[in-house]
This record gives sequence, structure tokens and C-alpha cells, in this order.
Amino acid sequence: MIIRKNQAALNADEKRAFVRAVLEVKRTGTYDRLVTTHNNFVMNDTDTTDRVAHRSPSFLPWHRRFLLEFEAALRQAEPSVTLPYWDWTADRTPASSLWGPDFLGGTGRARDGQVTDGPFSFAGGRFPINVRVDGRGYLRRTLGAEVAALPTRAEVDSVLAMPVYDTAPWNSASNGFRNHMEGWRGVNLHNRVHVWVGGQMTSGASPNDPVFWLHHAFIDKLWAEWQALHPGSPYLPTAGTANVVDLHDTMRPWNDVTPADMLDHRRFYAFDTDPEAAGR
Ligand code: CU1
Ligand code: CU1
Repeated sequence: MIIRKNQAALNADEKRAFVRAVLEVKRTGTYDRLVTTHNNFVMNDTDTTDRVAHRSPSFLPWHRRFLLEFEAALRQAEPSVTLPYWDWTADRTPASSLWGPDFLGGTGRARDGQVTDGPFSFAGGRFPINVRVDGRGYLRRTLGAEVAALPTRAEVDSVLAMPVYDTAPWNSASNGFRNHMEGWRGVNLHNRVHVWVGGQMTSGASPNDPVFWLHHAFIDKLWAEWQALHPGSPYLPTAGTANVVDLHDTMRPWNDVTPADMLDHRRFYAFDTDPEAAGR
């Protein structure tokens, strides 16, 4: 069984294996292909094509599918690796071990935001930024500089308490759990974390920063927590909604997977906090 763990609980061997796997997926080109996929799915509310990845109900199932693809690539490189999650309500400062030189490396230098330590630094030579939103070919971060603080657990709990998955007009103006989780309304959870990290994380090419995957693994876990809190609340909309991915509509770019296919994470993995993971 694939168990996704809190990154703060990884031991030194697990961190090394994760880093090796990321660098191998980068070396083969799969990593940059995934960054390109994500960048192609950044849209605004008025696009006439279906909004799939963001500003839409399928934000959560789209990213679950996207993370599964990355995790499968990691496990091809290093079979022991699973995707860790970053609980930013707990590990909420640039001094967290997440940002250590033995794991993701730290914030960028003042002059240009360039990350200069850890396995993904430009000087290390193994993690060039190839899918660029501007001319800069190095990983950048400005941890904690653009927004005062990461979301708190109380803020997360206030969003988890919302009983309805999503509402018309099914975009960034919607009320409901999905849009508050995504961050376009209310306390702002997901979007705020991108801004707190800064650099590429504030762009459509955000998966260029390996922390993207750990951030979204936690968003994915919060979706599962919301489902457990509201077992009677379905994915919405269920059918017949123009330019929106309904429950049984397929999602681009895969075209063979629907939100319904993604609703139960236990088909694919367990979190270390799930009962299934006990004793492992
Ligand atoms: Cu995204
Ligand atoms: Cu995101």
C-alpha cells in the first residue's frame, strides 16, 4: 500500500530517496513535461473552454490525478518513495526542516530570489528551470515575504466546516468548500501558500518548485478530511453544466478520468493518519 507521510516525519534516508527520485524525474524530462501540462491549464473565469484545473469544481480531482502521475514517476525512479505532504499549519516558518539543505533547500537570496542551497539550487546543476515564465533559469523563492503568514489550523477548520462542495457560477466567485479551499474567497488557503513561497510558485509554472507537490498533497489530504466530515455532501455539479466538469465528465488532458473516479483516495493511497496506515 502507498502511504503518504507528513514530510516532517521523514527520516534522513527517506528524504534522500525523495530527492534522488525528483532529480531522476527531472533528468528524464518527465518533470518538465508535467510543469508544461500545469502551465497550459491556467485560465481565467471568462475563458470559454472548460475550466478544469483551477477556478472550478474540478480543481481538487484534477490535481489529485496530476499528483498521481508525478508520484508514479517518482516510484519508477525509486520504488520506496511516496509523495509527502506539507502541513503548512504546523511547519510555518522558513526555519522548518522542509527548507533544509538536505531536503528542499531554503529561501532565495535577496538580490534575485535565487535558491542557493540544497539539491535544487541552480549552482548544483541538476535542476535548471526549463519551463520559464520569464528569462530566469533558476529556482526562486521569497519565503514569507509576499504575505504575512501561512494559514492557521483554525482557518483550515473554518473551511472544512463548510457543508456544500461548490456552487454556481462554479468559478472563483463561488461560495462553498472548493472555492474557499482554493482561496479565491474567504480566508484564502491554497492560493496564499503559493504566494507565501513566492518565485515560480506564484506562476502557472508553479510545479517548477518541488514544494508544489508537497503543498498539493496536503490540499489533497484536506479534501479527504472534508469528505470524512461531510459524508452526505457530494461532488457538485452532478450533470448538465456548460463549460464545467460535472461528476461524470472526463477531464482534460487525460480524457479518460472523471471527478467520480477520483473521489476516493483509498483506491490509490492512504495518508499516514488514515486507519489503513496504522501499524505500517
Ligand atoms: Cu494547479
Ligand atoms: Cu496550487
